[in-house]
Amino acid sequence: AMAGRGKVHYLPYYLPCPEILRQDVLTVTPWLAPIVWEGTFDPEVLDSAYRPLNLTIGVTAFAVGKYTRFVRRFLESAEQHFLRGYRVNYYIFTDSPRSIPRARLRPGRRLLTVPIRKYSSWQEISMRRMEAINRHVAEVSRREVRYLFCLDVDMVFHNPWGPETLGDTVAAIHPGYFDVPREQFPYERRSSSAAYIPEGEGDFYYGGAVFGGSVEKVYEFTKTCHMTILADKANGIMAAWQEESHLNRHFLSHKPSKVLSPEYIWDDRKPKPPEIRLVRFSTVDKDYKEIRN
Ligand code: 5GW
Ligand code: MN
Repeated sequence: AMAGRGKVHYLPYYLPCPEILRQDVLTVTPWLAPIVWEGTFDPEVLDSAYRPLNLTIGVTAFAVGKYTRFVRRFLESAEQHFLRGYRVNYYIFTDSPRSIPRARLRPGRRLLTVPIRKYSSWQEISMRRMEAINRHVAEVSRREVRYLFCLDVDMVFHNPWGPETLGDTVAAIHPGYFDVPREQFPYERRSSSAAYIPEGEGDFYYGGAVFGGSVEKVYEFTKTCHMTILADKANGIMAAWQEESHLNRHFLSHKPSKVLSPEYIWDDRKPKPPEIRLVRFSTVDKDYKEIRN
């Protein structure tokens, strides 16, 4: 063992390590992707594997109209908890670059604003995210980051979000649907939509507020989702949950290589069941009526 490095990890092949044992939740998908829950990984081991790679990780967040008010808490909490010790580029997409606070960031971390136009309806703002992310990857972030997370801005980090989240294609289980049968998942059910998922199909219901992966994969699936959204638009149809519906359709045929538990996309308005041991990232309670007018 290296002097001063603390714990040594001897994993006898015949015994599961107690630190990576969870028997109360599903920890691997049927296609053998890990489902990341607190207690299923060792942060020290992951850090010693990932730190030497000197990765830069990107984050996209949209702050259009009144949503600029969420940026400060989002960034301040991310500086406390999001990939601490790693290089991070925050890309804040906004119609109002001047209202983005110049947060104090740790070394190796940068805040970049990406000017976008303000779309008139919230559905349009929501649907245009895929397009804007895809274009930004092609033009900028592809050269700047290795992994990219696309996050809602009306959320706050409460606990560490580390390299356990990194993977080719990463989706998060929606906090409202991790413990309900799939017949109740709010997938798009009209066969005329490109986001259609028939009854009896589907793996998980993934949230649109958290997704990511390698920057190349994010390029690919944001392209597909943008295209399927446009196809629906041309047919005069809008999927039940806009881009979240399209994301769910895409991840049905292109399985995520890593799935994040709802600990990574929690909603504090929900009572916290015992399976949720550590809320890492969760929704800010907002006044829906006020903010959406
Ligand atoms: C405004 C009205 C209705 C729905 C969305 C918006 C909106 C969303 C907006 O005016 N400005 C904006 O920047 N957004 C971005 O889209 C934010 O990053 C926001 O976190 C994300 C998703 O919209 P949310 O958070 O209102 O959707 P829910 O389903 O998380 O409540
Ligand atoms: Mn949100």
